[in-house]
Amino acid sequence: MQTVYTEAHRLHHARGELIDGALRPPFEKPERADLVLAAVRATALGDVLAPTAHGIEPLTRVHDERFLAFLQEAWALWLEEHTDETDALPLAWPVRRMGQREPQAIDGRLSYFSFDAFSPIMFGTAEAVLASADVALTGVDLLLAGDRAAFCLCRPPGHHAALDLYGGYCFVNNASAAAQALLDHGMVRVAVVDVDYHHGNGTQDIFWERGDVLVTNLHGDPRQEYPFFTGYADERGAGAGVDANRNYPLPMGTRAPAWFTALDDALGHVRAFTPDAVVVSLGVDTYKDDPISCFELETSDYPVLGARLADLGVPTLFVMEGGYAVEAIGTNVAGVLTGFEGA
Ligand code: 7XA
Ligand code: ZN
Repeated sequence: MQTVYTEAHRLHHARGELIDGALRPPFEKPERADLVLAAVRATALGDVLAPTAHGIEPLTRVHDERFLAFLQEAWALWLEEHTDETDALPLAWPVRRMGQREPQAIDGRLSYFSFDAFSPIMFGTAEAVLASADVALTGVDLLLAGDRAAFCLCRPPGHHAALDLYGGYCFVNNASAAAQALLDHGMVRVAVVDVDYHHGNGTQDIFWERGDVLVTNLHGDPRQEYPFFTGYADERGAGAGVDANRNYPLPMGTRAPAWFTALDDALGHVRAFTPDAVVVSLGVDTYKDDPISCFELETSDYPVLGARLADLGVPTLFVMEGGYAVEAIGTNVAGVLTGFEGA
């Protein structure tokens, strides 16, 4: 299995993250990708390739064009009103009983296009975000050329980014752009398996009314866990997408037996869907020592996950999402990939 990676992820490096009411050192940091890359190289999984540029067009297939344009210009607009000593963060949102008109001021527009304050924008964010999407789209090219699987070492991650909203460290939905690109190049059905600890609200949103993309999602119960307002089991899609969205909210403290029971149920739906390809939103924040998550998976569980995914027997694209236990993120990601390869 080949890995797609670019150093451009470093251009996005938050000064701080709002944690427990204070700006603290960020969990989502460049070191995460460095550690995953080092672990992948140590396993001799396969070549590491640089992405090729795919431009904005594949992203317009899953995102609103005004939103994409805003991401490109947000930092320059921020500098017209602020200094470069702080990252650009939104702080007020158009929630219920308020209007939905897009404001003119940059502070208002940051809020209009976001749903939380976890995703600071800085000088290099736009370039890093496009490069991250290129990583996923280059992985698509590998599958289209006949590879059985590819690993897209995306950073920033993407599964929280919705049609016209960023949040949860995510700006562009890399997994959704990849799934759409597979369809746009001749595939008929694609399944997304999102195993990140957090509900992939963005992927759910993008394919909510689509019958050609099955979205399955295992995550912390939204009654307790971020993103809090999506991820319930009764969210099953609408219109042509009815029953093509399957959520598995699981309680805090979930261990491997219950987690794999949910996974097997999700994979049953994937098999019944007979997809031409599977896109795995690969977060390893399900790990027992993850600092912002509350599941109890062990390092030995990740190769098992990889093997179960391989059992599906369809071309598989792994797209990196979350995972913040820096001491284990590389081993756990490499475990999934080697488990897949060895199955
Ligand atoms: O999958 N998404 C993440 O890993 C990001 C979650 C960001 C918010 C965490 C709040 N405790
Ligand atoms: Zn996550």
